[in-house]
Amino acid sequence: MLKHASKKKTWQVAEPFSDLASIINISRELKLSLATSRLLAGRGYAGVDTARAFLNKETEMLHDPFLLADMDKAVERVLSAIYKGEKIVVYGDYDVDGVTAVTVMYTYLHDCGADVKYYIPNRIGEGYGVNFDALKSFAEDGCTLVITVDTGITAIEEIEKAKELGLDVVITDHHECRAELPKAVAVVNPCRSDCSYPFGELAGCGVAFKLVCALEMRRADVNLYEATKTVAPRFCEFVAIGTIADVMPLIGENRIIVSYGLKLLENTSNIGLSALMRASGLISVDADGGIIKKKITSSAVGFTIAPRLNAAGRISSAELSVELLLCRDELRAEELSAELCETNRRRQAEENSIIEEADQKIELQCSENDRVIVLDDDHWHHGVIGIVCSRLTEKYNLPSILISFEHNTGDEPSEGDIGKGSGRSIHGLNLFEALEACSDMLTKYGGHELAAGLSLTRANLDSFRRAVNEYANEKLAETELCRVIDIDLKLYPEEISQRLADELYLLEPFGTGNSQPIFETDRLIISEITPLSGGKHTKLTLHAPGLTTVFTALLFGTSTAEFEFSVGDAVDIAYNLDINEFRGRRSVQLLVRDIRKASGDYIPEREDFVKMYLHLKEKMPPVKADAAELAETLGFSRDTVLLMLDVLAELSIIRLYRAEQLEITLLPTRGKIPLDTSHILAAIGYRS
Ligand SMILES: [Mn+2]
Repeated sequence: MLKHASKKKTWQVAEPFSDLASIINISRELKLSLATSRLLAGRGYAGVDTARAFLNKETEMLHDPFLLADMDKAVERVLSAIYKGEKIVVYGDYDVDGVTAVTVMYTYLHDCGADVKYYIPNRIGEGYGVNFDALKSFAEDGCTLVITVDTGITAIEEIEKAKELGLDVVITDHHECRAELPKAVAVVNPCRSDCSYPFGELAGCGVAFKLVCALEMRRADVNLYEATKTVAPRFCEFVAIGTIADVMPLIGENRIIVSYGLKLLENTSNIGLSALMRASGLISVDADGGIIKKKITSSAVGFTIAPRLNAAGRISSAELSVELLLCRDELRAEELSAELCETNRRRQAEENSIIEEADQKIELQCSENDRVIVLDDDHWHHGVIGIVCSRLTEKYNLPSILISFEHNTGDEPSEGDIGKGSGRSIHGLNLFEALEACSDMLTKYGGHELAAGLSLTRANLDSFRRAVNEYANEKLAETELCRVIDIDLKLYPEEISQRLADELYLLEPFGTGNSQPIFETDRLIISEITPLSGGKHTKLTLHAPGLTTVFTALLFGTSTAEFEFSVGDAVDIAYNLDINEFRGRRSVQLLVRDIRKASGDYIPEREDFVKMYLHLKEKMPPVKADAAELAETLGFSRDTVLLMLDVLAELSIIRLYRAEQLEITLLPTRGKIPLDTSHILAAIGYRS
């Protein structure tokens, strides 16, 4: 049996950015708080210019598409096909990235007056990638140019044979390249090792969009700026959806495209998208007939729009989704949206039943030492197993690969049956490389670092399971098997402010590669615990030692009954900052990601407090001190100094202001310091 990953998370605080001068510079030049400046610097935007470029999401900052290798050849071939009236086919993939890429490329060519069709292989009959039968049927139909989007980079043989049929192929893709590239007219892929394009993380639809930009520059004979002005408003909402759905990092060009695309999406004029947003509840109507629109964030796209567009390709046909995005008729768009929502519900039901079966198989088949979960079944719907992998990987915190042998023709299972698999991984194990290492047991494989697809014969299943586990055993360190919560920044309670919460909006859109910042604040004391929604969620009122302000913190999904702390407990929290708007009043609130008892590496003793007290007394009146300096003078760690000061503030022995410099004022005291009344010391295990 597999060990269940423990729910306890390791808190990993990012190494603080040490160059204070740069942080102050960003803060001054861009008029941002020190905390936000520190956050930007910590995420790699340490110079004023790079930080400004990150915050500025204008489409003028998109790169020249001709920096992509082979772009000139691709543009020349496609333009000549348009001018000569050749028959063109856009060949895509059945996931959301593929569907949006097809929509972008097809729409552009169609609006240019090209003779164009699109084609998406069927996941169940044909499977992933460019297949020769499809190419042959295009040739028979008189087609002379195929443009692949989000696919094609491994179709070496297929493209070789296509040439013999008189078919030219232009490949645009973003999947990892093998050592050998297909001999196509042009291979446009930012992952090519000989491609010097400045941004390597475009989605398939992003690469298609770059080709569209390049075509527009040449066709209309305009510069990049002019071309972008025409094509970005037409296509960025599709590219945003595909980029988010394909879990590409929201940095660089993706950040610009997604941020602009989400804005377009909020007021979309696309009939299909607007119908889908109504059908899925993103747009609704209130009792008075007023239209309520939910904020369109990357999570709204990732969790609401994308699964519905994806469901068609998973269990019926992806062409439904393309048809929706290209739809010009309101009624038809409503029909299609309803169908996609229904298909998505079927997908969810299918997903839940496979998860149940997979859990049982894990119980029976996996051993405690397994580093990769590899499961197979003869009936699993292979359009759904990828999502199940994501959920298993999340649950067990291990890479997982699910293989389905459905649709084999024989009555009895045979060794020659081909199974199709899907896999998801965790940081620390590059799945594409893992498959590459086992490639002699695989019929087909491809993908990325964290997600991949494969197929293999039943005869090879056991040896593959062993091999991929051996590989993972070598690559995955023990530490990578713990759940980790990545904390951006430790904040003093004094730094938690509405200004900071407001500034964080500048860092949006959040998503992969640009996560919503997580902060840590230590030693807050619980003064109130309130059940929300009948106890399903929990609200805390917290105060910091020595401060009169209180903070509201929300624990969604933690029932008040199972909440393990009590009023008076001192806790450390990891949280996102958020603004709550209620009856026109705005206030800052903390969305708790994890909570733990306040702790210390060292439990100070009474004499330590006496030593500190005497030092502070000597320095009277009010001391401005640096925590690190104080630590050195007194011979404690910096953390211990901060902890002791919090205790003294909690007991009203000092007044404390925590900032870059600490400000400490001794308050009049009577007699012995009552250390045993400190909530903080109680939490860390102090005994008098
Ligand atoms: Mn893709």
